[in-house]
Amino acid sequence: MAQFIQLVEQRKQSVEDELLAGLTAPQATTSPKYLYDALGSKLFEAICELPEYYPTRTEAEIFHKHAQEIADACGTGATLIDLGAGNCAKAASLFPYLQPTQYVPVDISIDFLSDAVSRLQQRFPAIDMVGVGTDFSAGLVLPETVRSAQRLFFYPGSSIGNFTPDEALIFLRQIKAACEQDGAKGGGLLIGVDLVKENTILSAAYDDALGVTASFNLNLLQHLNRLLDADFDVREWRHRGFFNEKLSRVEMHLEAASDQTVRWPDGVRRFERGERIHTENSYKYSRQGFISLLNAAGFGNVTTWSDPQQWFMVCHARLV
Ligand code: AVI
Repeated sequence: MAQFIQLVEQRKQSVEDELLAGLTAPQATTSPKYLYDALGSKLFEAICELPEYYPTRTEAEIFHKHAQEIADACGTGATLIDLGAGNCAKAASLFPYLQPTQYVPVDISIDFLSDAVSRLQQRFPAIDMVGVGTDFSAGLVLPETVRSAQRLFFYPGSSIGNFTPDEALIFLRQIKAACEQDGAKGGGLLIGVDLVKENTILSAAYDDALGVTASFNLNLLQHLNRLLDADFDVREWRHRGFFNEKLSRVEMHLEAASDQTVRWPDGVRRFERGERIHTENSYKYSRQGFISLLNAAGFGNVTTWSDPQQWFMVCHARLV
């Protein structure tokens, strides 16, 4: 039977402190993790189905086309640690190739994982499964039941792009340290990375015709209302999603459509019409730029696979 472990959840007070510090800053910001309440997670699944949002299907095509080569690079029999596993579908499609002996899906909350992992355990009874609920973006801590030998970290979907390059470097170093725990050898990382491309393709992917990404972004305000007991009026805000070429990142913002005051129990914030809350960055890398980041984090022997248009890249990297 699959095992489930929920590590400490962020305390309500620290969530409030973090959010209010961002919202009351001169340039208001919120962490992208607050985009994912129950509805936000469903809206993100819908984004992945959109014709404009190429990353999900392009990455799936790469995994499908190169599954055997990827398994040859990664080796079989690993402990597969799936960061941000969600419904576990991406990792599960690679099980027949990677043949992990232990599977460790990690997501912010056990509730997101339990159904999918229980079903998967029935399909693959020989794989030891340990579901872990933790906010790994705040630090990568794994329970003791996770074997230390031959850890293969799996981080698909280009979620690494939601960190700044400096944060990404710190996070990759944490993955490296987790691979080396107890003097272990043979660990590695299999990661999906979105590549720099034409502005029009990038901007459409984050500002789609149906407005699903707009709903995903605006839903953040409803989530904030619940978390902070605030009174954001969703109808008074507009979604903005565009490629910032200079910083090589897509930015998402929420823009005030009118002058307004937002209130919560101990405070207020006035927003002028046109003022923005910066809600997400999604960094886009060049192939060489990302390999350099992996090298700086202590990974080497990098193998990459891409699609014919070179829109997306899957990398395998080993410890050096
Ligand atoms: C989860 N993450 C990799 C997505 C991205 O593309 O940065 C989140 C997203 N935001 C808007 N659309 C998708």
